[in-house]
Amino acid sequence: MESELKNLAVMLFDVGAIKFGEFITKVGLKTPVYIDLRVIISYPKLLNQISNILWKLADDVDKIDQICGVPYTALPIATLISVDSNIPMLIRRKEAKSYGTKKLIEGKFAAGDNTVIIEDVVTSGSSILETVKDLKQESLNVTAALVIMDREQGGRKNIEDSGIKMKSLYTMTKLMEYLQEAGKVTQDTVDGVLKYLAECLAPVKTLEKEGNDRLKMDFLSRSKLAKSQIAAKLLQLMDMKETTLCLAADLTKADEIVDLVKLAGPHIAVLKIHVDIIEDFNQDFINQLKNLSEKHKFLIMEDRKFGDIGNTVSLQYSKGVYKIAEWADLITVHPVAGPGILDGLKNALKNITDERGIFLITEMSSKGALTTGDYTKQTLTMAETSDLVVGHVCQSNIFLNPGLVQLTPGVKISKASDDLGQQYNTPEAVVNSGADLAVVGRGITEAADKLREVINYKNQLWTAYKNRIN
Ligand code: 5BU
Repeated sequence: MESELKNLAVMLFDVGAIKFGEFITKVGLKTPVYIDLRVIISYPKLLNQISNILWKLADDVDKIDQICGVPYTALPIATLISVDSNIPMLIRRKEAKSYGTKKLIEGKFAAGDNTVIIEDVVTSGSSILETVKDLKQESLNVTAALVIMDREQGGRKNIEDSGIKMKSLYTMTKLMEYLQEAGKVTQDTVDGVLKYLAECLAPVKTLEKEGNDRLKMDFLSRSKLAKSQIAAKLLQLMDMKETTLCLAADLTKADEIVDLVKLAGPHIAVLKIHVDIIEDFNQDFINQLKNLSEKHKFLIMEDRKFGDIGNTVSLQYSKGVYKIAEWADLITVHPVAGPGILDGLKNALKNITDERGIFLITEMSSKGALTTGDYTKQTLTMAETSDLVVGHVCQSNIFLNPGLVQLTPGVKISKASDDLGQQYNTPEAVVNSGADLAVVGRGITEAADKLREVINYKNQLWTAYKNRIN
């Protein structure tokens, strides 16, 4: 293998895949050596040789279920390995598609499949770690990363500290040794490269620190990762209107709600109602809310807390007096009945063309709520299985997926509880606990100057969000 690696190193040098001089890396640093393996697609024989020899690094080949290429350079290499070994391939997208399924991982797979990652060059290891994170999110089991070139700048450690075995064809030291032996580089060049590598270590990154930290990401970046189209729309409008306020308009007269929404509309991201507490519910009320939501660009949520079997919730969602599916952009759902509830709700949307979304009630704000432990954990898993789910109603930062939205009720600037079990936190505290959208009801509806309070909550919440992401 050693002599094959030496020959290959020379060929790579000869086709311009390894260059010496003064280059600027993608993060803006100077480097005396530049590896550009993209050129090898122009040399099919070389491409084939590299793929064959890279695959020799793989252990327990009969236990490997999937080969995942990291775009773009490693994709043709992964393709050749897949064809040759007859092991299926996956592709991790750099960004989720903005249309259709929004999948990050392309290809057919089952949870638990053993997956080997193929990558061309490792510097800090961040591309591999991002790939691992996305594969893990789909419950794939990453067994190893096979890499052509380890630049020896800390990437191997970052990857191995995250529990992933990494194997490489070359380290930079070995590569320089082979090229020097073949008379392709001078001692000065070798010294210069080795000195640079010793001095310029990549930052320490591990799986936990790498990738998409929901609480640190801005809404616009997160909108690109959302599986649900209405979640993407919601995150975009929050960014555009600079508001994370969800107004709980818990009033019992239709006109009172409409009057409040006329004031608050420009400042809120979501209007949340309980349609079954309105004494004079009528279609004109819904029409007025829809007009205001279009004019002021907010979404309407019916906090219905569906909680029955699939067939019943399907009827409750689309039929009866309220016909919620026809007008509510968002609804809330207790996952207590199991995943069939999501199928039932989806079933009710057959004739609805507008985008619809669900917030799962994963934790409640009231004292002694039973939404704890395994129930909460299983709800988190359930959310990942449906593209109808926009996010979680919860009290703290209990999920990672930055494409989902945390909605937190129980928010008030002054009061710590009511007399019926509700528990309140301040706007700043809930945002720091992960709230993307904060529900404020009586803090606004019971204020003497409602518009002033709307703006006050909006500003306090937005400032806390800005501080959080910075
Ligand atoms: P408040 O007036 O700010 O306490 O109103 C909170 C609203 O959020 C009210 O409409 C509740 O029905 C809703 N809510 C909640 O308070 N706690 C929860 O855990 C859930 C919903 Br789920």
